[in-house]
Amino acid sequence: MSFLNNFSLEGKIALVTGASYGIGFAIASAYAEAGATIVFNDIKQELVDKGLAAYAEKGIKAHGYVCDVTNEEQVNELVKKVEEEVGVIDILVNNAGIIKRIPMCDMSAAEFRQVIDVDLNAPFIVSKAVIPSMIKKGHGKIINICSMMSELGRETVSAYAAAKGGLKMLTKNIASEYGEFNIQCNGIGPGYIATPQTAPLREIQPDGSRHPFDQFIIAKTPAARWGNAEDLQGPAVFLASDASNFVNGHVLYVDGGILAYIGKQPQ
Ligand code: NAP
Ligand code: GCO
Repeated sequence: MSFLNNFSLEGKIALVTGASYGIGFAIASAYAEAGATIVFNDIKQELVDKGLAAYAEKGIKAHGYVCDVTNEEQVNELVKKVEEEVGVIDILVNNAGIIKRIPMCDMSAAEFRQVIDVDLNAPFIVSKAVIPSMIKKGHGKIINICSMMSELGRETVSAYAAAKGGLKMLTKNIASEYGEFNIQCNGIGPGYIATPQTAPLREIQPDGSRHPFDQFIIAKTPAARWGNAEDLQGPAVFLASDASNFVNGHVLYVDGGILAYIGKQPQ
């Protein structure tokens, strides 16, 4: 049998949270191409419907459910329904996430908690809901979508950086606690990716120039470009497949080299 078969997801069921569009949609689409059955959720029915139509356009028969990943009851109900209607989840991607760009001293505790709730508490809740069946099945893959902000801070993203830093450590802890059950838990740390979440940072200025932050990221990234959600597909398939069965507790940064680079000297 060819070594390449290790990268196949044939016969696997993958739940990708918040995957109606953006990074989650790109990862789920790649998983479908690699042979997996796709399950995804979003908070609103109209977004689930939009996602189902988008998957169908790519020839993917996905299973979509309405579920707020911060709500433990809804998550447990989702996992139960998926197990009844589709099957036991082999691969979980904790992708759903939000960001609030507010200077820390202007941010309310409620706003801070909301970001922590979606970006850190929810991956705990969803992972806790799927692990028991993974143990029974004898294998599982959990991939947490971390961030460069799992390593670095910047102005206005205190809650997001705290959550993504915590998510890096939750990844390592799930790997430590459940590795003996043949469950691998790893993270993907995207750099700056062109999706709706970063659209405000790429807005063309009134004078037609690029957003200052856009120019900053280009200067800080050796690849001299923003990433696309498709740049994450290969790493995500690798971490969901048997090809990574001895990779555990690792955060794979897919960032064009930005974390390695001091930045281009201003001309
Ligand atoms: P996005 O375009 O904003 O998509 C986020 C998705 O999560 C949306 O479908 C959103 O649904 C869903 N979501 C939010 N809160 C939810 C909840 N409580 N329950 C269920 N679904 C929820 O973001 P993205 O750029 O694709 O990012 C996806 C992940 O990658 C996030 O974890 C983000 O932090 C991370 N990331 C992004 C970048 C980047 O540069 N874009 C870089 C590093 C890491 P609604 O539309 O209903 O809110
Ligand atoms: C920001 C961006 C970043 C990216 C990503 C970088 O405001 O700095 O939104 O946080 O989303 O997380 O890895």
